[in-house]
Amino acid sequence: MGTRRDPRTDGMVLVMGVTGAGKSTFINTLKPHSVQVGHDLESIRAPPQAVQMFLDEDEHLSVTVLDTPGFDDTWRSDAEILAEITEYLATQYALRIPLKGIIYLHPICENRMKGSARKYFDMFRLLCGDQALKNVMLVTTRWDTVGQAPDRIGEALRREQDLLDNWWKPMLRQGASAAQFKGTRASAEAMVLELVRDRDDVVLDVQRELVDGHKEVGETTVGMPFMNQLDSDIVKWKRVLAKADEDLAQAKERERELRSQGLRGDAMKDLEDHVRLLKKRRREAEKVVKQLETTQKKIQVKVGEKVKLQVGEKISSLGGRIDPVSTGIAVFAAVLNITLTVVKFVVM
Ligand SMILES: Nc1nc2c(ncn2[C@@H]2O[C@H](COP(=O)(O)OP(=O)(O)OP(=O)(O)O)[C@@H](O)[C@H]2O)c(=O)[nH]1
Ligand SMILES: [Mg+2]
Repeated sequence: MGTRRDPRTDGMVLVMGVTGAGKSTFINTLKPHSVQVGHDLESIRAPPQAVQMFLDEDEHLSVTVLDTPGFDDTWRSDAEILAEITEYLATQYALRIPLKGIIYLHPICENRMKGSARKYFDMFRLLCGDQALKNVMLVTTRWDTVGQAPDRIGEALRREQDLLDNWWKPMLRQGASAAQFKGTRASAEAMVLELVRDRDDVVLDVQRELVDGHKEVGETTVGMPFMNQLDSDIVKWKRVLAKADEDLAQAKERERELRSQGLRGDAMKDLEDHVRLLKKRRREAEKVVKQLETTQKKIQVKVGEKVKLQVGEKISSLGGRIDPVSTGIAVFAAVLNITLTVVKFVVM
């Protein structure tokens, strides 16, 4: 084992926000070309990435900045993405890597809090709980796209004010801070360093619920609304399926009647078209029910137990040795299949 290191001086910072908020771009500025950046609003399915930055010459102090998936609509359900985010959090907590803070990114060009942005924001609030808000930085991004025209600058500032006065206000009141990301390395570094230097470590409620409380993701405060939504969607689609079965049975009965009467022609053709349509509707409903049940299974996992097992196996494969600074982060990345980029620079 190398020199003994003080684990309190190291830690992790999470970068969160909806798809297209600029999370990968933010991390990119810390280590150019380390993170694949998506295009427009379609999320890119790159493996998750983290950047570990050593802050001193002796490489005793480090902070690891972790990219997280947004709600993307295109590939995976929101519940699956939540399951992935909670897995990161449970692993970090199980490995006792101190969580220094969360940088929440919001694109200033985004007009309103709607659709998946709204859902993501609601999830984010539940994920943080109340007592972790001092460790949360609410950051607007994409200021460079605003341009120089006074009306566009005015519009962006108005949007920022709307966030500060409305959406973000309750969080700001409870200790969260707000900032603008200028798109530069210095701007990203300053935010990360402020969290490392000026904040106590924090444990999120969901981490206690998962790791200490042995809950399934769907049983946690943040997971419950997703579980309830899935439950009601499954009920709804099973009704559609049952109705399609009922209609199909009736149509087939009618078909038999017509045949027994020896009827052919338009009436029979219409009925056959109708049966085809009902079969299609039935197949679609069946597919949706299967998808919803598959998603539900993913949040019916005791993520805390799962990661404790994985972490245990990884650590014993290393001969039981674990240094919270270097090995901790390496185990974190290995267990979660995260690409870890190490950057060495001296800022402290
Ligand atoms: N001009 C400009 N473009 C940006 C900025 N941030 C992000 N973009 C662009 O917006 C798109 C999405 O940015 P990403 O950084 O991939 O967004 P993300 O938050 O990682 O999105 P997901 O990984 O899908 O959750 C990319 O085409 C970026 O080039 C910015 O500050 N300025
Ligand atoms: Mg990304």
